Amino acid sequence: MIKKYVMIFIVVLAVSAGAGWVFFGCAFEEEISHDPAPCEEEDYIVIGLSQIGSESDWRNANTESFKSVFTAGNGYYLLYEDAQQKQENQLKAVRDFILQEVDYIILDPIVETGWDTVLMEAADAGIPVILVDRQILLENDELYTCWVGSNFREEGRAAGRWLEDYLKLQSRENKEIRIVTLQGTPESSAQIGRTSGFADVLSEHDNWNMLDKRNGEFTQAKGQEVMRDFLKLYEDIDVVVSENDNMTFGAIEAIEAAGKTCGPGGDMIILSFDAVRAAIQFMQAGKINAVFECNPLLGPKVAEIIERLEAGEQVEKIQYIEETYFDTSMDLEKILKERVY
Ligand code: GZL
Repeated sequence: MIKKYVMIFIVVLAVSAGAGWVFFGCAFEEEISHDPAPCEEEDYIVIGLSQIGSESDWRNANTESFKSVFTAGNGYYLLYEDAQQKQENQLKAVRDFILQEVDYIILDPIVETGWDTVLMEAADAGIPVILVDRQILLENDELYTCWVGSNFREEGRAAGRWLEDYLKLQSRENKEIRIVTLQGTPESSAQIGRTSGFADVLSEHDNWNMLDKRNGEFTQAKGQEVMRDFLKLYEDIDVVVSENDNMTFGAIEAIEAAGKTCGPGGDMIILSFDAVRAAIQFMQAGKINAVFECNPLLGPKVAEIIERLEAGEQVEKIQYIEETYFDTSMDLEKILKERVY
């Protein structure tokens, strides 16, 4: 399927009050798109992208990754909807895409539940849905073509393994380790996976004490607020696990405002997820110990999947994106030069 043909250059002549108005524009047979579509006859693959919002640096890099591949020059016409962190806006966007008869829907679901009905509607309309980044819980997994993203639980485990090794280096493997966690959006697969993955490793250490876990909403402001509360509630926090870099930036502000230090040699070990550029720079400044990458650059992989589907191929249902971690033992200057987000 099924390339949507943009109607050629439509010249709409409308005359009013003695003045001739000529409107130049293009439209799909059925719908005027959000932005004026390219005014030449081309067959475009029309993509409806429902994005969660712009809550974090990671999210912005993820959005840019899609916008940079789904361009007219690459044979696509992209309808982009920012849900501003509200599931109801995503549900509305998907229904708009169905009405506009897009060729593919790309959905990054803010939380794991509440999608069965709208995905059934997309299936009834014969529109393939590709899920990206976060995952969903579905009665019938036939309602989406495939999912592309990170292994969040593995990210959480990687952070736990890194902490094991780091504490050994400090001869603290048998000392009491007091930990707090800044969690991401509740019930998002990133939060669920990172929390569970770290807990998998924590369960192997009787001397690791998880003092508290609270929702920092994946934002800097909320992360600062939650960390400030943790500092008031708990003496001698040894480790802060922060489920995204933006919350980490807020936590660092709160820690320093409380007259404490963090990062290598500081009062607290800071473990963060995403590995956006600013986080690597904070590591260079000695304020974060390690960052666990969550690769937002999903655009090229999703475009490759669509091209394969267009060619009539089958695609794997679950497709993990490659990721790694970075810490202060590495050449951070070199890493920064190579990072594209
Ligand atoms: C993870 C993604 C998370 C990031 C946060 O794949 O869903 O949402 O870790 C972002 O930065 O807000």
